[in-house]
Amino acid sequence: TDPTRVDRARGLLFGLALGDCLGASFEGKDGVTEADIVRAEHATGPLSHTDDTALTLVLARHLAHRRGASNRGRDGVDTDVLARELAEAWEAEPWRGYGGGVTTSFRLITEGTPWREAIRAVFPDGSYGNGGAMRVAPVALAGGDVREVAELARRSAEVTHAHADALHGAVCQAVATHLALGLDATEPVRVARFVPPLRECVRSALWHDKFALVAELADSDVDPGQAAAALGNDVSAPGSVPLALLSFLRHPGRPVAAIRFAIRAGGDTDTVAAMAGALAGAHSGYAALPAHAVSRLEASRHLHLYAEHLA
Ligand code: R7I
Ligand code: MG
Ligand code: MG
Ligand code: MG
Repeated sequence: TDPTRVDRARGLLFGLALGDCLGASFEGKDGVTEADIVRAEHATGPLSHTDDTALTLVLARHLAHRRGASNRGRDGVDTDVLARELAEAWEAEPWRGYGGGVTTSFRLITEGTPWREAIRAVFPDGSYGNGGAMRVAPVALAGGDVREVAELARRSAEVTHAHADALHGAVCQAVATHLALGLDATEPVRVARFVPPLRECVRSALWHDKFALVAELADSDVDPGQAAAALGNDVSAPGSVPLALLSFLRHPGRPVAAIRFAIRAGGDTDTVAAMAGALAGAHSGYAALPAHAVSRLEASRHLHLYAEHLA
């Protein structure tokens, strides 16, 4: 049967955290096998997350506090407040694996530099890293339609990432997650449900080429290594968001398989698996995630809380 809205909200957040936690221990490693990942899933003890989950929780809390009739649409993200909240999360736990650019931006913000200035201190054209996309999935629950989700995604990402490709990446991940939430989980997933709205929201030749490749590879038997070679698996937004979408589309209804595919593709494994996990969890719901691994997630209590608030 089709999962309920709250199951899907839980699936989105827990799928993201699971991908981040499992992916983190394989970052930058090649030749990772299915058995290596299965062992990590079945181990005991807490599963610790990285910056991807830490900042997703900040954005989820931000959105949850701004829900209500008078706080919809553009008001769903208060950029000045969000910039400070993200910087405070970094300051509290700077060891979570943050990128070099955002680390400097966050330090400047905590020292009082306005965020619009702080985010160009290291990269004058703005960072094209995937940090805006990795944390964006909760906006898929807050926006009522594709247009609103795209706008919330842009506003949530721009407080750290000014480069157009980072913003495109956040919009792509958020809109794809919103579409996954709206699909019947008992029906086959069609790539044609994703590509036209993504092309509409992300107006860029580079990204349109990536979407065409994703569409082609979704219906192929490409392995994770070939997928990474075709789409990229690095910390840039265009080099990671399309691979996450493909990981999901290749394994509809099987969130663990989507996460394993993302990890086996190598490179920025925590982030690609987190984004794939958010998509797959939003589509299949919490009950489709592996119970043992999910029970070990460090942030479990907050993930439940925000899923219920945002559902
Ligand atoms: O985007 P960001 O938050 O990084 C996210 C990644 C994820 O994999 C997390 O799991 C975590 O490990 O980090 O952080 P940024 O520092 O803004 O960008 C990440 C990296 O992208 C930078 O450290 C640079 O290596 C690269 N990068 C750039 N390099 C050259 N010129 C981003 N923008 C530029 C650029 O304009
Ligand atoms: Mg990380
Ligand atoms: Mg990293
Ligand atoms: Mg990463």
